[in-house]
Amino acid sequence: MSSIQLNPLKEGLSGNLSVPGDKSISHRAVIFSALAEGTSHITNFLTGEDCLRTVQAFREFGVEIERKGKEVTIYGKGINALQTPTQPINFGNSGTTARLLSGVLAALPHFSTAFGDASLSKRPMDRVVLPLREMGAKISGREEARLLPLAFEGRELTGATIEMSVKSAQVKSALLLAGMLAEGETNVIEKGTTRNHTEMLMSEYGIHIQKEGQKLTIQGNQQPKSSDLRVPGDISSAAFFLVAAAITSGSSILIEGVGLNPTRNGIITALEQMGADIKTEETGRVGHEPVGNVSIKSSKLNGITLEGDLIPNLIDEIPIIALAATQAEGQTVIKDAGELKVKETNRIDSVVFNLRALGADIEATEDGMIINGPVNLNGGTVNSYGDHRIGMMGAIASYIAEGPVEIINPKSIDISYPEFFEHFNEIQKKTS
Ligand code: SPQ
Repeated sequence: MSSIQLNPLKEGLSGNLSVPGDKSISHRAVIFSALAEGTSHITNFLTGEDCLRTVQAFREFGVEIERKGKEVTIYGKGINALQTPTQPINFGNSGTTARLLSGVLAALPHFSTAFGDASLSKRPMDRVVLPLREMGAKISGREEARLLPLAFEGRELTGATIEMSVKSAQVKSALLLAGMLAEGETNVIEKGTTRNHTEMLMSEYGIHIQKEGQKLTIQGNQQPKSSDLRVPGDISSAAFFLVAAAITSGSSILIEGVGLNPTRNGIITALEQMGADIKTEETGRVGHEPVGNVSIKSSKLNGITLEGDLIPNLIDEIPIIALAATQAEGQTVIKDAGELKVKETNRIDSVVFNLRALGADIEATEDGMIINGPVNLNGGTVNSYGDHRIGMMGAIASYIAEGPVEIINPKSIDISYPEFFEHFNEIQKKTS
């Protein structure tokens, strides 16, 4: 397995960065464009491996999709023009592709099968399969369809009222997509607020959806219309460099054009609570999504408690927040984050194991972790275990470690941030 050795920084970080397009929005833009009638153009598309899995999945359904770098043109011919795939669909490492497309594949009148890589094959699929069955879906698979591979005997589903048992944007989105294609009305009742990009994009693609408190209502038999869309920068990618600047003394950076959707910007709240010198300026909207610039300078940080409703808002940022907590004065407690156990790795274990290997005072709990700081981190080895966010956490740790940090399997970072190492070096060079 490949590895890369990263040396500690001598000076702080400086410069401006534009992070790549948002992963969640890129997936969803492809889904709606591929189901739409008419040609859609997507710019600033995330070219990470996960989003390319969603593109390939729709090519298997006969949709013509052209991609030139970050520009994607999708020649949608409508739901009725889709063709039955002739081979199994490969979801790769992408949980978002697997969960969201389950809602689509179950509701289209085609037979299809799908599988994933070793990591995705361990992640629970029953969270989408069981509620989709309440709508009449016929899905079979390994361990009673708890795990991939799955087979979909696609058919017209019937709208239903579904109370969600997990706080998950992927499950919500699968049900809304199935509801959009089903006969009748579907109500999805969320357990707590999760990222709302699916709902935002539905409005963008001409789909009617209503929200009342935690209840989302969608009428069936809706055909999306084509749209032209620019994807905002991914706040989950920006988070790595925001924390890097906060913890590396002498740093000052600006991240431009990043998505500031309030259901996604918990990292900014967390850094503010930790006492970071961070400023956010909303500059406008792309489609329905707010975007802006975030500037941050290094400063002393303090420990905090993260729990409850804030957790879904920063779930993917917990690995990098844990690194920030190793540099904060006092204790940081992360609770209510049991969902971390079913990500690309068990992110409670992979964060604790790797940060402890660098000398951090960190322990795992049933639903999160406890970190005491500040601690000077040593050099050492960080194993990404094929999880992009763990690889990036390790790379950012190398900025402040007292010796070189070796990252095992850094290639996994391409899943969500193909330009990561370019940006990682770029903001150092500008210091000289
Ligand atoms: O797509 P995947 O592999 O599930 O990606 C992750 C990530 O770290 O990039 C999680 F591992 O993000 C999920 C996120 O955790 C993306 C997502 C979405 O686009 O809807 C929602 C979250 O998952 P969930 O299960 O809480 O809905």
